[in-house]
Amino acid sequence: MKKTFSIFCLLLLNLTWVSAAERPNIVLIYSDDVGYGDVSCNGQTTLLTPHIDRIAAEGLRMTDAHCSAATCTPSRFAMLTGQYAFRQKGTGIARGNANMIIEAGSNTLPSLLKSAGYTTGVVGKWHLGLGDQEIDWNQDVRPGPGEIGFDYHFLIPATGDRVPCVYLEQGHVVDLDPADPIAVSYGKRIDPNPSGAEAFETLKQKWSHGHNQTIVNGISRIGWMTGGETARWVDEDMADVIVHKATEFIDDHQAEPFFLYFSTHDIHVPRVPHSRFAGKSGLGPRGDAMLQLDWCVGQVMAKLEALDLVDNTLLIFTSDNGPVLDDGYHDDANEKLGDHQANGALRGGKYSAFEGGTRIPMVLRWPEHIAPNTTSDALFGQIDLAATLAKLVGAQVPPQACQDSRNALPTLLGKDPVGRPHLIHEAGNHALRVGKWKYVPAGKTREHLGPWATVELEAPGALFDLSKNTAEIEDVAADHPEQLQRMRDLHAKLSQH
Ligand code: NG6
Ligand code: CA
Repeated sequence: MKKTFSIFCLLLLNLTWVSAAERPNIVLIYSDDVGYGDVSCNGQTTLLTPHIDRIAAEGLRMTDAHCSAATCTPSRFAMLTGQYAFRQKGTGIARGNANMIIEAGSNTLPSLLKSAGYTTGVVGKWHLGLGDQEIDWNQDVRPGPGEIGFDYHFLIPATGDRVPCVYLEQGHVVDLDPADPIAVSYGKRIDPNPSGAEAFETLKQKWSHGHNQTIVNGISRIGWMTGGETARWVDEDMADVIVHKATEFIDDHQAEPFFLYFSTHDIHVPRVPHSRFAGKSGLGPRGDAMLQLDWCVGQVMAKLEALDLVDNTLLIFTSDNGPVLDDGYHDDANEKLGDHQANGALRGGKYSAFEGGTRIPMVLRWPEHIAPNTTSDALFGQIDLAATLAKLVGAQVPPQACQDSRNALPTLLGKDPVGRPHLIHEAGNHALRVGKWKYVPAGKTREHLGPWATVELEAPGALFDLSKNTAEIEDVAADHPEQLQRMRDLHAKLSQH
């Protein structure tokens, strides 16, 4: 009996394994600051995203998928390490000269896939720090992605709005003239040229909050930078540059199983899309950046199709945190919003512990294993991508590795209607989901899509029943004291460092 049971268990386990011969390529398109309502497959009609919608039409659309945090660095840290970011100090939004926050040599999503024979690459936004001492941008910058499992890396080192405004390929600044070395400073001013604060009237896109230091390409940034004139990026060309590198990676590795983490700049600030997209959405630069992002998705799909790889590729599109309108530049995001609901009528957005902070678009396509036009309401956390994708390719996760990550393959294949038993959302304080219940602890959190609208929740915090009230308006804590207590106990247990 015992033996039959273990054979049964083994069979069950193996059902989710794919044989080595048919292991899919994995392309994870990780967008920046894209809200639940920013993609038209989630119901809005104000901004059309046909390429993202195509993934949903030919695959799975998730209605309750979450990034791990309401800002970039902790979300990415959690996704790549399979460990909630709050367990490690210093995992908040990283400066542009921060050191690497993922320990070199640790087990990560890319290193696990690499251990199973995948060629791994990251193209685009990094924002997880680089180096282990003061960074010399004129030398080989490491440790970096190469030390945590990526064979190939072409990076926007931090964000589009932070210096240094240069690309880094395999640890080297692209197009750097050694006679014009780069220096970067956060704090002490090292740039003698007029700053964004001083030359406000000359700026191509004006800052509204912060972002008033070194000017690059007519736009002022966070941080000071000198040198590297020939290496500085042109924001309008950024999507073209990274799409080119992403599709080149696919070309170069078409004959082997590969994992591509394509991490777009869009639709983070500064939103300065190419002239092909500027003015086209009617929603201002934020909407135009969304059109540009959708085009990027289409380009990746077209490449996979051209190489006849599109059916044996697991293609995932998702986002690193919820939406924000004015995130530090005057780019008409509020003024031209019209009826567009970037957060899909959830409460809050980027920086928020409410659902809008972390419930993001997530669509997946893998025709050989995911039925077309499937919708899943299962609770999913990107924290599970590491263990799930490791499982999918047959990689062994060492016992202490990826401690918060669990195999959710049935969820990602649309075969599990329930999903995670619980999930933490990091946003200063950490909210907790258990099924339909949502607990937001006492304290301040962001409420709206503007940067300054916060709300202070009083002790013991708020409890929402999302099945009745997805918008988290009606606090039912007083009506459900036992459920509140269960949530508080679990919250205390799970959010330990
Ligand atoms: C904030 C920036 C914001 C954005 C964010 C990081 C200001 C006033 N705001 O501090 O513009 O850069 O950090 O965004 O400087 S994230 O998506 O990378 O987390
Ligand atoms: Ca982000």
